[in-house]
Amino acid sequence: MCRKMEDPTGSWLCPTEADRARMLEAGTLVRAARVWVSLGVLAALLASSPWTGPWPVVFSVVSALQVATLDHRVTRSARPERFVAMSFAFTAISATAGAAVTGGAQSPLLPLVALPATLMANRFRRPVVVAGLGFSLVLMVLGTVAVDPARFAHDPAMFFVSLAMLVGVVIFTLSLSDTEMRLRADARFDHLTGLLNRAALASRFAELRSQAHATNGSIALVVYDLDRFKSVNDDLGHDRGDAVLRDTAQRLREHLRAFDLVYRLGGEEFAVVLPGVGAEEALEIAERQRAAVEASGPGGVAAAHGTAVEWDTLFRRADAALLQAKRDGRNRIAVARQAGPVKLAA
Ligand code: GH3
Ligand code: MG
Ligand code: MG
Repeated sequence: MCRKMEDPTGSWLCPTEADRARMLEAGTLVRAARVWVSLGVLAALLASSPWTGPWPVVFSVVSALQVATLDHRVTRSARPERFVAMSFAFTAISATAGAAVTGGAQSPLLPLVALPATLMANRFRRPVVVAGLGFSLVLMVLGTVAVDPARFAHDPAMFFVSLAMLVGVVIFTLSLSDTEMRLRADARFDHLTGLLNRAALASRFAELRSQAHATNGSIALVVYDLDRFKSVNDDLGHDRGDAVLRDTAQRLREHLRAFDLVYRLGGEEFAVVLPGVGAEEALEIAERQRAAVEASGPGGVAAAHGTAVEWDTLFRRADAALLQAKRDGRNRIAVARQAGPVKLAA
């Protein structure tokens, strides 16, 4: 899902700032479980040391190294997904190495090989998950068949049972990953109009806000509310009302640059975010859009730049201008100046 088209600024692993926040949140939520599982695995390894020799100690040192290097950097990096992916790969390699030296195909550690790829399922997109599973498969073949071919020849059944289990994990993991991606997309889109929704606006605005603060750039926000929309529903029916909303979305999309975005805030209210645009230019764009929307509604325009770019202030000013436009007789645009909304000629 998370296609590049939706958000050209997103990286390949983690499409948006919101996905990144979810990934970190998921990591925090499972941290306690992870500590207990690690302690359990460690205890089992140490208990098996009479048979396995010094490897549990090596395994523990390697795990501690992983926590101190990669895991430690996850919460501090601007691109935490890279360290999460590296940490998964690291776990896959150390689990395979552990399986190879503790019995190959017969090792009790073998199922751990698939664990990192499964964990990736609720973080990354399908191609990343497929790559992770392919990586696990290669490691598993190398760690069992290639490392100790004599043992494999002696009892190949165990290897094929493990392989069948891995295939089961692959199917389950991919369906988990697809569901997760669908849920993410659903959370960002308005299905009636095909526009991005308010939740998507929040994450996009957070990115634009950081950019504007850093570069002293400007952002303009236009909010629209269709005039007397309720009467369209009441007089012509809900289906006709839906068609008007879809048509309005289409008209708002026209007359915009490729990187301007239109959102449905809810009901018959829409927002247009114009990065790098000041109040005057935003007003021209809003007037063009208003003219394009038949039986158009009034709109309110607000713009800010640099550290003044804050969603609450910008939206409050644009919304106040919108109310002013309604009070002034509808079918017009009003612009919010620093001192408050200013009425403009219709
Ligand atoms: P005003 O000119 O003052 O803005 O009045 P209005 O009728 O446009 O606004 P009001 O807030 O009174 O009514 C908005 C209506 O939008 C009420 C609600 O039934 C309708 N609505 C909200 N969401 C949808 C939707 O998804 N489809 C349809 N058809 N109608 C919707
Ligand atoms: Mg309304
Ligand atoms: Mg309305």
